[in-house]
Amino acid sequence: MRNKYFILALTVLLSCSSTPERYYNHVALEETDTLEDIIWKAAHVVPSDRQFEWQRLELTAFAHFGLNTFSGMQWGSGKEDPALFNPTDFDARQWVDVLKKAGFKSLLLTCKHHDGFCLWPSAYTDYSVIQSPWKDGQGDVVREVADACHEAGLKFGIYLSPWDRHEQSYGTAEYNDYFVSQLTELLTGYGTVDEVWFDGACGEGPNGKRQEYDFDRWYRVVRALQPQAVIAVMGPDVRWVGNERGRARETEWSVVPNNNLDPSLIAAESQHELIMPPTRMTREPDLGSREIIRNAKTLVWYPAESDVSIRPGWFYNDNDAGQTKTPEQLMDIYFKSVGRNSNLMLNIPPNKEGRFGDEEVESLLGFARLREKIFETNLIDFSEVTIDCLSPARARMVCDGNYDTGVCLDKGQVIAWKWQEAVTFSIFLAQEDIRKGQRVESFSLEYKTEEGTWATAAEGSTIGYKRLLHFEPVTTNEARMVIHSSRLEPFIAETGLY
Ligand code: FUL
Repeated sequence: MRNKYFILALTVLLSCSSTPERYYNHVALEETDTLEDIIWKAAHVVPSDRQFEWQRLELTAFAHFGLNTFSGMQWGSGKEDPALFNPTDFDARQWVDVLKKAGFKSLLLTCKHHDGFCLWPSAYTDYSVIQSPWKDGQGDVVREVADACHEAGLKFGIYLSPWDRHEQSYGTAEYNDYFVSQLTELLTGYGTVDEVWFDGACGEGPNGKRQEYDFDRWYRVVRALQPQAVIAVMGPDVRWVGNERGRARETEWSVVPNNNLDPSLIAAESQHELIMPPTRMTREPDLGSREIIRNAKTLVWYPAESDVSIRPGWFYNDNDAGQTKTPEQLMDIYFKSVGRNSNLMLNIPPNKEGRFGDEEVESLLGFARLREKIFETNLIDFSEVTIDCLSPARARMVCDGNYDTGVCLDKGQVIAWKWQEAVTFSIFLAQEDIRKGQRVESFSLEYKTEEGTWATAAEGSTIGYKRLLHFEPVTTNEARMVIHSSRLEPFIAETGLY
């Protein structure tokens, strides 16, 4: 008997330790690659350090604030009087304080939206806070928000709209210089910036012309000035999930093809960084299944960010009163974004006072209380955990509350839990250690019925950084996680039952 365990343990050890440690952020596929080769390559694509740091934030906030807050518009024309901007009780610390209490880790501010109005005193235009009665034109919203974030240990991000409906040079090559100058102001004057958000909108400017955006140049500016910042949406590090409802796909792959990326640029097995142009494939239902990647030229790590507003509009509007999403609605969004291998970027539009309104504050704090209540007790903590051939201490690593310790499972190996007294749960949490790639393609949670047979409580496809399955409550003494398909041995970091 002992011998059998020894041999099994050795097999597991060898199969996992023989997994070559050859990981990359992007990889080229060869014409001669078989599907097996492609799967193997896909399983070795991992996040860059900045992507990994970003993924761990889970909850990020967006604040749309500017002239639209006062005009009631969602897209300003660029002709609104800058004197309209006049918050009566602006308080960035209140925003940050509420966000901290609600468990958010980062805040991204619309420093300039499509109307071109700047929330900081840019040296390159006077269409900014300089012309506002707020603080007699001496104020700087970006400064106050950045400082409040940094003081409170919240990450800070910037939204600088490429589309500018005010700036006269828009539609000419000069505009790209103007844009770089503004980007440089924001990236050099306000301390650490952790996320730069480029929107895709590209409409006409004041002279009726559209702009050809020089993304390549902008990316280089960001990398040179704030190398740790992720560049999101129209950028190489983080992709838009494809809708503005905060909903990720049930099957959400972070490893996707980027057919815009020239494979010849990728030196075989190189670790060096490439900055790819944006792909426009973010709306499709399937981005990374075997069917999709088998026809790819290159594969990249490109994780999803799900954005949505807590109110109907991105900017504050009096008419939206009473329509703030409830804690329950936010919880549903949480399950469908963070619980589906995506970060949630929740927009909370500050009101005309320059504060988060009571409705929003109440809802955000209610959302935090709901999460605390649901995830307060991991029932797995009270179970006996077994993984065949592993010591109890090793097996515990998949549920020790520490993402940095996990277990590489062998093919067919299950994680099993036993309780002395029956427990009831309706949520299953699973996390892969994405520094080892995204591997799991399908899994299920099973439980022992009163008759002593195994039944399925819930099934899932991808896991990635985090997967949450919500199902009808189950009462049992035994449960197990079975992985049915994986691109490489599954590397599970955490599990939970609630
Ligand atoms: C969109 C913009 O056009 C909206 O106004 C908003 O800023 C949203 C987050 O991105 O593309």
